Amino acid sequence: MTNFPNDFIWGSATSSYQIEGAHDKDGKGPSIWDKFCKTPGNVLNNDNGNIAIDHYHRFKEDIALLKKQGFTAYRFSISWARILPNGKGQVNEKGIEFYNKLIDELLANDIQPWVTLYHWDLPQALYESKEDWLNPVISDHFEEYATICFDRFGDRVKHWITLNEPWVAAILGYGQGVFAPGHISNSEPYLAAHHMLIAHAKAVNIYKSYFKSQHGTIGITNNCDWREPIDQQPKNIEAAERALLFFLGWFADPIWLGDYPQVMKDRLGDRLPVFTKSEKVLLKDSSDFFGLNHYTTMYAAEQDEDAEEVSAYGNGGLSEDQDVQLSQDPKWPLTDFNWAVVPWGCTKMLQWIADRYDNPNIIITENGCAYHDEVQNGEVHDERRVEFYKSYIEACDDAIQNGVSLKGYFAWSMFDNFEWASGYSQRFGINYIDYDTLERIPKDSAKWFTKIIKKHQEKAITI
Ligand code: GBH
Repeated sequence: MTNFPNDFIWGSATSSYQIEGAHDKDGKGPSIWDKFCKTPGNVLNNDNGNIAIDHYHRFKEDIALLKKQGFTAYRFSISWARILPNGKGQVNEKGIEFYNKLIDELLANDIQPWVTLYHWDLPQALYESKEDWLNPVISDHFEEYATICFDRFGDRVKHWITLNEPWVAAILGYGQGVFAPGHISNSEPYLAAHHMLIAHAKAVNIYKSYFKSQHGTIGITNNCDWREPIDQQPKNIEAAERALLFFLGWFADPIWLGDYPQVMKDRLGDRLPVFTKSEKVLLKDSSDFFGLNHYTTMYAAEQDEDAEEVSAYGNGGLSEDQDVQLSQDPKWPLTDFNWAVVPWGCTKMLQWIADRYDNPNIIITENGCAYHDEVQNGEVHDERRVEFYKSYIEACDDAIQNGVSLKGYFAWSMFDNFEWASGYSQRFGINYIDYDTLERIPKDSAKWFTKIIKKHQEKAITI
């Protein structure tokens, strides 16, 4: 904890579909996740976000908890279909009203809102009219939606994130079919991602051209797990680098370096769309900060012809396109989601970003872990989660010491919530949710954060 700058941002994060509930309340339209959950077998136990943790009705209580626990920043996402039930056209004033109240309540408690415009809950209407991420027109619809948000909320919101993890939306939603809208394809992910990047760039362009007077910042959040070469053979070092380029370079290169990584162009041929000159210009430098969601690490090796794929799910991009074999070290401890706990992978990930993209300001917009918690006498002693956070925050400290410009850290998540295809079976919260009563019970990890934030603030004052 010695290297964090005084103005370091300590926050926690959530997303709309995972916590809000009120899925059809006050004029909200359905999203592709509302729809996806209706097909039996898509989500574990056929869970859905209809009620989730009922944040829609309990946001005041939730903000009080943020305040009490010492957070000075809170990352949440806006549900597109609450603002525009059909994805475009008529604005739903009740939806605007909800986010107005949420934002005002945060500011009244001195908590800075960090607002994500898209955390995967595309309005179902756009999907049905085939105006989803596969159609180039989607970038115009996203631009329109973003403009409404800047216009209505930008007087108070100064930190915007256009898209959350386009990699997940593209690969899991359009490649492997395990997330909404459930497509299986080896070309659609590249097309969907292409349109996501353009949508991001158009929204940023509008913000920079028409909302300058709001003096806010805007960026994108990408996710990347670290890929460590399994040994020092050149072919495996190359495989790990290739895996990172297919994972993070795919989205970050067009924004920080001007185009897709060469290795993707070489390997994907016609399946990788091409940016026009003007799109490249729009994309270049279109993020004020480098938003990173980081969870775990895997070894990477060059694909061995006879070996079976270890984890298609964890592979950054379609595996056959990369010839990368991923594996875990049996010595690494696992979370209950079977993601390996490898803090030094976080340090290396941050360093890789600093090296490749000329030391941008990085914000970790998500980092966290899932463990099965138990309530004992009204308390949740989640020692493993506390250990996880301790070790990853130390890993961040190391990166800062090495010169990486890490400016903020958001814990995922403020609450247990709807964990997508895993439903309510995985708990990522620092606050426990009793799903029978919807009671919020602070876990030891939340108390640990309170201490860390306090310590840091005291240090900042004495300097
Ligand atoms: C985030 O995505 C989401 O933004 C958030 O909504 C979600 O609740 C949270 O994480 C927890 O899932 O198979 O061991 O290689 C996480 C993106 C991509 C991170 C896949 C872990 C695979 C782990 N994830 N990655 S492994």
